[in-house]
Parts: sequence; structure tokens; C-alpha cells
Amino acid sequence: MPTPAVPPPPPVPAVRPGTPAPAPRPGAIPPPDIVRAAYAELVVTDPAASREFYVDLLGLVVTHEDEDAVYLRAFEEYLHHSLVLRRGESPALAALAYRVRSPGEVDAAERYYRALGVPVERRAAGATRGIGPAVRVVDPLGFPLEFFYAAEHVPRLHQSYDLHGAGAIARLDHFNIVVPDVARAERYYRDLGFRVTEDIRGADDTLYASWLHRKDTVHDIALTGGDGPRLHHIAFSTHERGQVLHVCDLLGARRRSAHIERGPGRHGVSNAFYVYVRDPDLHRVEIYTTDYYTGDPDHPVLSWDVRDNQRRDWWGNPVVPSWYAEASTVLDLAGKPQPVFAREENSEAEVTVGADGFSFARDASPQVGPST
Ligand code: XXG
Ligand code: FE2
Repeated sequence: MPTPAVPPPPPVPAVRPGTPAPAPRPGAIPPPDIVRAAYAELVVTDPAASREFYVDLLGLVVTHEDEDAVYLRAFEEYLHHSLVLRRGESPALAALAYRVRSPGEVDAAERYYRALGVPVERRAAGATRGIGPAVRVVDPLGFPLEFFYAAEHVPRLHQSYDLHGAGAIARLDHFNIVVPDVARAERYYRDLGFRVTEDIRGADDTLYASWLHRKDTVHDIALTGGDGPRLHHIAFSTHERGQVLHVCDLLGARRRSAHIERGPGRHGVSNAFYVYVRDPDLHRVEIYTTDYYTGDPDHPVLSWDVRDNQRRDWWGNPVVPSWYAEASTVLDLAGKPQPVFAREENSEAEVTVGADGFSFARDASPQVGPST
């Protein structure tokens, strides 16, 4: 009897040693000591519609609102806000803000970006409500970034269980940006002191996406290959995956399921449970939970093959095309849209047709046929 073919083992992401920050070049200005992704400022066209989405549907808490803007936080957060929705003509990203470790690190950010020769602006305390002295820059990738330390403290509502809905959002987790050259963007973020936790590569070593962290989770920033600079999404975390499911159930019950773009599911990269929703201006928001601890100095990197159809969804569900194609415009410091540059390398959507393209995971799985 012929020996039955042994199916190849299922693919696993390659593990390689972690990437400590590159040694500073002699005489180079050191980067600011960044603690974490702290808040995003989005331009929205109809603040009332956005408020309804973020507060009535997602359950974020209003710290302050006025004619111009709504300042929101999640239940565990004690800084003034983690999301600002500012009224404007067209939807855009106005700033991604990182918290630094001390007031002196705000000055360090100013020195670092002035040395890079990019636009830098000092902002007095209160230029953004609730935020102390800050520096805003257009970084070398074209993104408006803010660095701040001081911020107004407000009540932390983590034990206000009477206010939490079943889908309670705990805190802001990360930003995801679209960049045409992921390898260049990864180098820039590593120079800034971030460490890579996971990435997606092609057989030819093309880098399609990369995840980097400052706080001890999988990421504060993810880099997605595509035409950019554009904002892919901001992500908030919950404590439990049931809370992600509740957000989906609630959107269904309110007959608002059209806001759900992708998921719910479990990511391959990060192992987190997720759903992506689109707000009334089509800004994308991820609700995300239970990734893993990454704080040890020798934390290894997981590298996924772009053809592994479990990399972006652990259950192998396809990624919807809009998730790869659509993203928010980003602004410069004067509020003007930044020019977008085309990605020159293959895009992930082209090589994988969603998540179910050249899957060797499916090739390795048992064939389903009539029983004999
Ligand atoms: O936060 C994330 C993501 O960047 O939104 C996407 C974690 C994983 C993924 S992926 O789609 O690659 O599983
Ligand atoms: Fe994400």
C-alpha cells in the first residue's frame, strides 16, 4: 500500500531575537522618552453625529464639550481625554499625541525634531484643553505628532460599574498608520526608541506591516503598507472579549450594523480579539482586547509570512477590501491636507486577495469530500 502523503506542518510565524533600540550615532540628539500612545485629535464634520456614535453607541465618557470640540475618555483613564473630536470642513487626522516621561522630555522632543529639520511648533498649556505645554511636529513620515507630559487629571471611572455598559471600553491602546515605505517607517520609529514585536513579510523579505511598542503591550503604533501618509485606525481596549462582542450586539440591536467593517474575530498578529467599526466620517476605530505582555528586554519578534491566511485573522476569515484600501487624510500643522504618496512595493491586498489568497494553511488542512 502506498504511504499516505504526510501533510506539511502548519506554518507558524518565525521567531527572531528582539530589536533593542539602535545605538545612537555619535553626536546625535537623543529621542524623547515616550511612555505611550495617549490621544488622537480627529476632525469631524458633524460633532453631534460623532458624539452619538462615540458616546451613545461605543460608551466613551464626555470630559468636556463646546461648540468646537468634544473631549472623550474611556472608563479607566484619568487624563483629561484620549480622543478629541474637532469640528471641521472635511474628515481628517489633526494629531496623534504621545505622552512623554517628564516635562523635560517635551523639550527633548523639540530638540530631536528640530535636528531632523521638520516643522516644529511649541504649544502653550491649554492650547489643547486639558493638556499642558506641548510640542507638535510634522514627522519625517508626514504625520502630525504631539508630545506632552502635563495633563489635567479627572476622575477615573474604572469602578463606576453603574455607568459601564456591557461593552465598557477601558482605555486607548494604539494608533495604526498607513505608510508607503514600511521599512523606512520602521527605522524611523526604532530610532525614536520603539521596539518591534511582530511583522508581516513576503518571501522576498518585502515588509508589509510592522507593530512597535513603548508601553508593555504588542504596540503603540502599527505601520500598514499602502498609499500614505494616512491614518488607518485608532484602537481602544476593553478588558474582555465579551465586551467586544457586546459592542457588535448593541450595534445590531440599534440597527446600526453598517458601522461594523471587519470582525469580530481574533487577530493572528497580537492574538488580540477585535472588531473594526467606522464612525460617521468613516474614521476607523478598533475595539481590541487581550494581547500579551512584551516588556522584557529580550522580548522576541514574531514574523508572519504574508501568505499565511491566519496572520490577520486567526480563524482565516478574509479581510474586507475596504480595510486595506480606505484610510483618513492627515493634516499638517496649519490644517492643510498632506500630499499622499503611492506605495511602490506590492500591496498586501494584491498578493493575498484578502486573507484567503495563497494560503498554505488551507493547503495543509484535510480535504473535505464524500465519506467512503
Ligand atoms: O491591532 C492590530 C491591527 O494592527 O489592527 C491589525 C493587531 C493585529 C492586526 S492584524 O490584522 O494583522 O491581525
Ligand atoms: Fe489595531
